[in-house]
Amino acid sequence: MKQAALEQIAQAADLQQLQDLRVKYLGKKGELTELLRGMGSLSAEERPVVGQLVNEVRQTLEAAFADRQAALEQAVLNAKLASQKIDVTLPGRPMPTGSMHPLNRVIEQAEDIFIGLGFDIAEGPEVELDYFNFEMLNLPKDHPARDMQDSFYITEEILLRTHTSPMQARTMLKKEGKTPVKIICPGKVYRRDDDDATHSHQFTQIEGLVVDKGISMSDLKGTLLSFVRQMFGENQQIRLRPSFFPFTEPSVEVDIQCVMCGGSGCRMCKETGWIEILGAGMVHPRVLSMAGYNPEEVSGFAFGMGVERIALLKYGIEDIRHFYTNDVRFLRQFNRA
Ligand code: FA5
Repeated sequence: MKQAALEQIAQAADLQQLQDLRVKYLGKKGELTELLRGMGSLSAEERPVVGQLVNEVRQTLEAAFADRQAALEQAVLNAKLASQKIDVTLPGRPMPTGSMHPLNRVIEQAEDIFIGLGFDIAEGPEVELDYFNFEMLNLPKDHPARDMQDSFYITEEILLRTHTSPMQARTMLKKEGKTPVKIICPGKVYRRDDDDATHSHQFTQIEGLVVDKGISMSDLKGTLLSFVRQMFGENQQIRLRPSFFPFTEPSVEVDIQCVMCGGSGCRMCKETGWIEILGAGMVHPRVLSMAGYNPEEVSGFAFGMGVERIALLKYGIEDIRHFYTNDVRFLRQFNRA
């Protein structure tokens, strides 16, 4: 049997035939296994002799199976290598790669600048409670200033946030009265505005909040000036104009010199030489106390900038809608910007 098996193994033409032979000889109902089973009928002297013999045969066959298997596998590999030729001299096929969206580029750059100024980055929900979006910002129900931000309501108490300012209250509550608070929060916001060249119903803001002992308006101005100069160039000037937000007092709107005309006046800046990029102010004492801070002991400033507005200026784009229509010809320009 051993001789017959060895011959058949050596002649097995492929891996399947070899497997069939393995079952035939070494399988549960294989010939060798049958021999072992039959040992019960042997005498006590014969048993160890036959047992040893069977084991030797098994080892020989197993080794022969392993050798033949290796040889057959090698043959399969050789055949593959012979039939599939790779021409390494052919020119490579370029893989089209995406590019970072200009808005994300601006957000990343702004994050880097503010991290350099010692800020942490916070993130908050886009589906927000009316409580955080308005009430905790000194905008009780029926307050007329709510009309400044026409909102998408989901239920009476839940809406799509109209600005990133709810993160002021959320951050202060999380800090439980501890100072300093120094965060920025980039994210999407939603308003029922009609879309045009400078307005979108969904846009992006970066909120900033600093709360500590002795924070003043000059800290706000210094921080914004440093940001604007790193973002737009060392010669940039900023201009603070009095404004109104219920959650800051005093409130300002901040303009930068028009990047198109350098301040001499053009269509982009409506001949004024200045362009508004954000709203800001000193955190209102009521906002501080509602969020667990004593306005007698600490003060703070906050700002909220429109990321699209900054990207429009930085890259000289004339229509905000380019950011959302995903025309690859537009997006491709920012590959190395
Ligand atoms: C606010 O949203 C305030 N939360 C900003 C703020 C934060 C003030 C902290 C004080 C303290 P405002 O509605 O002005 O303010 O929006 C801020 C900026 O978002 C604007 O300067 C503008 O750049 C941008 N923005 C506003 N509406 C739109 C819109 N529909 N599309 C694109 N950008 C917009």
